[in-house]
Amino acid sequence: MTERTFSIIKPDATRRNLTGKINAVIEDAGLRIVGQRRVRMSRAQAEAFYGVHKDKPFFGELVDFMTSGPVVVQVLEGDNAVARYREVMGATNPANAAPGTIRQLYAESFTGNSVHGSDSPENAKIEIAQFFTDADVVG
Ligand code: FUP
Repeated sequence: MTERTFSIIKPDATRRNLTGKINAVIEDAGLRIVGQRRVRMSRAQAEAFYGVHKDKPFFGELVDFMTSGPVVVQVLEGDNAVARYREVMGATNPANAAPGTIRQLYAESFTGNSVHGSDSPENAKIEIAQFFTDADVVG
């Protein structure tokens, strides 16, 4: 089933000029980049985006990191895009990421793990709406 997921190329990756290399892994996996924009997240945006983690000990560090440099927000489209992109990204902790995954190839640390991808189709819709209007996503 064709679906959409939301992706972020995080500040550790934009800082190292890895946008193109990460996009190549995404496209080689059969996902289409149907929306893409480079933005600097505000603190309020990052706090809202990661609201589910607001009581976690790593929340402050996570928000500091996500606002430390530009990010590339993306909408990816493809067959089972949500699950497919989670596979392509690899495990959240890069130490556990499988060979060939984006995080195994490029992540610097647990926080600096290079990419975000939605964890469900419902959250994908919510996350896409935080950064894109319908007109900015061209399938
Ligand atoms: P994911 O769904 O893979 O993005 O992972 P989570 O929503 O569980 O975590 C969001 C981000 O918080 C991760 F990408 C990395 C960061 N994090 C930490 O820095 N430390 C932790 O202990 C857990 C998560």
